[in-house]
Amino acid sequence: MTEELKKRIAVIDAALNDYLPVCDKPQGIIYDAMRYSVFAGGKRLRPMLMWECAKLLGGDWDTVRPFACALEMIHTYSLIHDDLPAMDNDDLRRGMPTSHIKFGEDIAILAGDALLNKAFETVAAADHADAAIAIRAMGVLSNASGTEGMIGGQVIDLKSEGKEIAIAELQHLHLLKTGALIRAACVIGGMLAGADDKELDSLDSFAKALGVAFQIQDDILDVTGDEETLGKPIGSDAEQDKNTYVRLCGLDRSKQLVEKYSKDASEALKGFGNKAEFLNKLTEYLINRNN
Ligand code: GRG
Repeated sequence: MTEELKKRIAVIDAALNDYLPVCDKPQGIIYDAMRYSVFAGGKRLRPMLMWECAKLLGGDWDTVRPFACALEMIHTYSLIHDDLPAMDNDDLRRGMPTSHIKFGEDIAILAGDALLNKAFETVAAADHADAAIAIRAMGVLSNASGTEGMIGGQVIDLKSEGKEIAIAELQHLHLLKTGALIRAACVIGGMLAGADDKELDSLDSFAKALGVAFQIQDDILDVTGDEETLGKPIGSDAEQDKNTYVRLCGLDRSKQLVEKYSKDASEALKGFGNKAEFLNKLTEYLINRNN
């Protein structure tokens, strides 16, 4: 699995490199900052999911290339902004100094903004096999990134710091903050490859369950992981008085929940038969990950 993932990451990185060239114009530093965070590492989970969901329906990398890279740009922008002093105030991300530590707060804010814009410029400039489907997919992408998706989740998260919330509220928060982009990855992958509504529903159910399992594992790693492997500080959730699964349910129950949701994820793919093998292996890999 690891070798296969490395191969796929190389393909994704090559495309990102094409969409984000180095620039020697007076504003070149903004390109440097965008590239710095995008190429700081990262598992490329979201592009990988989009690619594989398209494959399930007979598509390939070219079917999703601009959308997959756009999604990774949006994800990276969210990490840059999340690390800012006004939000989580983190110094380390993907094992490297965060954008504001490296470039200063002003450029970090702009690098996030620029990646968000570049994402939509990338999909708008691409050739699409079916323009109507591409516009629908752009709608899914912008909705997932915005106030009804990731940004909405981030706002609820910020506003619930220091208060103890119920598990249902925590789940809702993560469904938006982490889940929205993961769901968009899977649904857009299927959509671009011509999935019907029933197939899109299955991909969405898979992504929803995977997103929860992924988030709970993220909370567990904040307690049990080590800083070097994880590439970011350990214990920052507790330090910032964040609501996490580990805090609300304890470590053992959190581990059981990861198992439960990963089974739900696999169950949602039953209708695809053997073709879902890679997605099932990817789920397994993600819930056992240490970074
Ligand atoms: C600032 C608009 C705005 C949103 C921030 C996604 C997010 C919202 C903040 C990131 C903080 C965080 C820990 C979110 C949980 C989701 C998560 C585990 C993100 C990290 O994603 P990975 O593990 O990161 O895919 P890599 O580096 O591998 O790409």
